Amino acid sequence: GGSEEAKRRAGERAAELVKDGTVVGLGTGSTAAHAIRALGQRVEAGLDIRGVPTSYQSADLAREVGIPLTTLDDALPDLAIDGADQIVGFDLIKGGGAAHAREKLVDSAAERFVVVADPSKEVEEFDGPVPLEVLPSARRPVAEALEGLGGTPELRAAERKDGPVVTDNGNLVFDCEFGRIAEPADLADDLASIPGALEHGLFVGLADTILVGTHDRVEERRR
Ligand code: DER
Repeated sequence: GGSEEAKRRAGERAAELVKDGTVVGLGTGSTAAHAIRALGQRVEAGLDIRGVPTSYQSADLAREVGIPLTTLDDALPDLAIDGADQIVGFDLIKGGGAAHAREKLVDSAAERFVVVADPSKEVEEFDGPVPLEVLPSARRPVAEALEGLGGTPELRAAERKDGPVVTDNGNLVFDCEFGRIAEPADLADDLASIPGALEHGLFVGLADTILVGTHDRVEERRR
């Protein structure tokens, strides 16, 4: 649909920012996938880069388009490209693809973190659910802690598998509704302190550049 064109424009613009001889963090989701495909074309034309994937999905796509892969053990990315579910200023809610644990690791380790999105992602104030990756044995205490914070946690059910989604890391996912989130930094601190909640989807103060595609151009915001 329309937003696919916008996602493609944003992803392709992000791929243009990648310099020869660098390490690139490869985000997860359909918008980041446009950047990965565009990078594959640049690699075919001679660009020398190594990609650090954030999921099976991004690793498999990178291999498919010929991007050599490496890991954080080898190098920290010079630039990471990743999508978002909601954007307020330079803060994000991520985790729609249940990849936010490794995404936050790679995105925050990168020298520069570039977000790619279509206009539907930009909101005045966060009001979406916050995904959390949860240790399977921690379901009950984490749910109680989230309810104690005023949240309504829901275990993410798989679609083509019976039972819950299991992440690339072998954990479960809660989507937790908090209504409108006026102070994302405070909520992020609260969520980060829950034992067994391995990673939450609030990316506060991490993004350096936001690229929002539209039907005919890309709007760029730099911190
Ligand atoms: O899981 C994530 O955080 C992804 O980046 C994501 O939710 C954005 O997905 P999309 O680019 O397919 O909308």
